[in-house]
This record gives sequence, C-alpha cells and structure tokens, in this order.
Amino acid sequence: MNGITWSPRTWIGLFPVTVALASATPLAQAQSFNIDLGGGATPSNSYGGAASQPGYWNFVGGSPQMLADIGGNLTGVELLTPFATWPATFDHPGTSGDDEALLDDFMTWTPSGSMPFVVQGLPIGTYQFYSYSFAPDSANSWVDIIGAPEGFQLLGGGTWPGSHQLGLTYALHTVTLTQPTDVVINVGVWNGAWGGFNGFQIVQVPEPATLGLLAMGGLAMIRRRRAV
Ligand SMILES: [Ca+2]
Repeated sequence: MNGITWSPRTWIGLFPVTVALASATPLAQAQSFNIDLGGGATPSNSYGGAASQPGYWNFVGGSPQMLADIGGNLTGVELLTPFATWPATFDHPGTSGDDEALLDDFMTWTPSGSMPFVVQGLPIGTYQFYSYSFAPDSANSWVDIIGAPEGFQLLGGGTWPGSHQLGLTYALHTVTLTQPTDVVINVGVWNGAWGGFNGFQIVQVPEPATLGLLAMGGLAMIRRRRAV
C-alpha cells in the first residue's frame, strides 16, 4: 500500500524511535509513589524500602492529600486517609535511620476494626502495592486490597529483624486497573489490638506494550550488528 518493505534497513530506521521510547521511562515512573504516614520523620530520597524504589517520600498526616511521584513532581493522584485515624509515633527498639523514619510513625485508630485507605486518580495500568504495618507490641495486623488476587494478608510484629520481610513488616498486592477506579486498601487489626499503618509504596509495572517496544529495540540492534 505505502510501499514499506520490512527489510533490515527498515528495522534500523526504527531504531532511534525505539530508543526514544525506551528512554521515556521517566513518564512510566511518573505514577510510582512512596508514602510515609504519621507524625514523625520522613525517609530520605535515597531510601528504597522493601520495593527497592528510592525517590521522593510523601509525608501524609491527614486526609485528603495530593501525591508527588518518586521524582518529586505533584500528580493528580490523591490519597484519602480514613476520617477516624490520626497521626502518632512510637519508638521501635532497634529501628534506626530511614527504616525508623518509615516505621516509627503511623496513622492509628481505636482498638480493633478496619480502616479503608483510598488512592484516587491512578491511571490505567498494573501496580504493586507494598503496605507497611509493623508494631513491636502487636502481631495482629492485616491488609486486604479490593480486587487484588493475593487477598487478605496477615502481618507480624515484634522485634525488628534488620530488614523488611514480606508477611512481617509489609504486605504485597498486585492491582490492575482497566478503567479509572479507586484503589481501596483495607487495613485492620483483631484481638483488641490498636491499629497502625506506616505507609506504602506504589510501583507501576511496565506494560507489555512497553516491553514489546524494548524488545523491538533489541531486535533492531541485533539486525544492525548483522548488517555491518
Ligand atoms: Ca526506633
């Protein structure tokens, strides 16, 4: 129709395009977030947490709040903390530095029950949610994100193990949004314990289309090498 022949030369011609798309990752990262809840210190930008995602940490002590991405740029994404929660601090023995900044402050509520934290305005896509709830005196926390296949997850407590551990300091859920939808993170406690939620990290998972373009870029490189 338009006479394009998919020769190696065509692939080489596409190479700058694929490189340009591949280097556009800051756009993809624009919807990843680090959030510290509570009333104490906030982790430094070099802190990656359990998600190994360093960058800007939002400090949230109430509701609602617009969030900045890990690049520190304000976005249209908003976090709603439950009305019945308030910021608090507690000194975990053993934590220090950025771990302490994340885990020694939290949003709390009266004993038992559950609280919904809501993230609004996330673009369509797939995200990993790291939800932190770690208390030295309570092993009664749980996290459940509506629509996530992992479902209900119990979290531990007690002595700080020196690094983050899944099922102890944080829960991990996968959320896929096929249309603009609020993400509801239910956090709860049982057995008469006090509730406490330290924060979370939202990590955007690269879309298959993006991975396909990256693969095309790699293919173009291979073909170019062969053409030389
Ligand atoms: Ca501490």
